[in-house]
Amino acid sequence: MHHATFHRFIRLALISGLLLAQGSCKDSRSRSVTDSGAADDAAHSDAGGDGTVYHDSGQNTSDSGPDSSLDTDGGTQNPCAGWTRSNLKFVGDFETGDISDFTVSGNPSTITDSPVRVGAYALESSLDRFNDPVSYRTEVVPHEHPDAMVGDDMWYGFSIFLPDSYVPDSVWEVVAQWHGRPDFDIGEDWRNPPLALWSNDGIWAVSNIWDSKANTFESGERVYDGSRHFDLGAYVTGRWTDWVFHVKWSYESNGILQIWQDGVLVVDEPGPNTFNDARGPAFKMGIYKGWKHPEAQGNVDKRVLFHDELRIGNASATYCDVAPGAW
Ligand SMILES: [Ca+2]
Ligand SMILES: [Ca+2]
Repeated sequence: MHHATFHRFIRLALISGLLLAQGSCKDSRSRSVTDSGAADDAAHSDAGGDGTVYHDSGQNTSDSGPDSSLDTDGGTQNPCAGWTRSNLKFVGDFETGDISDFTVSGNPSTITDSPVRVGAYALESSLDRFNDPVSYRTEVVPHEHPDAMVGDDMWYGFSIFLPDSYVPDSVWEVVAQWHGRPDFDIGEDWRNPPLALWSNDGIWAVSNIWDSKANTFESGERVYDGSRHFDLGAYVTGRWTDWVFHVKWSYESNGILQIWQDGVLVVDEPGPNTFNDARGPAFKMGIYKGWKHPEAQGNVDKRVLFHDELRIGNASATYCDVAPGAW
């Protein structure tokens, strides 16, 4: 994140009385972590993260990811060849040719036949700041969403294509997120997504926020237990980038957060990773950008990007059950 951008986040964080949790810093992959941006989550206010640097602990808490050979060969071989997918709660491959399996959030996404990751169709999400009905959100939510509950062990696979027009922009943007559902009955209000994938400033980044309190607003203000931010390096346009997230949702120490980018394990962090809610996080994807605020100034006024190959797996799923691709 650019220094000036970081300053803006800090200012917003201070204004909103946000707690900036501190985390341990260790970086064995030379992928430094910057301070998190914060999804100003629609009806929600600003948030931030801390300066936690993820470390590759070598602790693969799952026995079902690709083996280490993929880490070095990166894509030159397919660890899932011959695998038959199972244990899936949802498949969103867009091969129906429409978005009938999804609910629209903000402007409606559309279907395209180019580019596609697999099959004949993929999802196209476009956001035009000044001409769309909603200036900041074009997302879809899996219909009949297989809700995660806190404590659930879940797998999520999807692929994202950023076209060459997707030039780096400093106004924050989320391209996939897991949205918490507040316990309104005890006075809780909207919060930042506990887990989100970002593309602002030309880099892939993941933010994660957690809180063990039943009511994150119990003090009268929104205060999280902690947060962390993973800088996953510059994105590449004109190609698909595959993502697999393995999450055991927990606000306690037994949480799991593993992320594979193009088959390479880039985040492997145990510990708390979500809120203490009666209902667990819900997945959304598309484009969600900080254009709700007229003062947000960036390089572009429009974003177009593509998603395909969404699969959500249950606790019995493995990497190959949800990983994007055909085999
Ligand atoms: Ca497809
Ligand atoms: Ca709660």
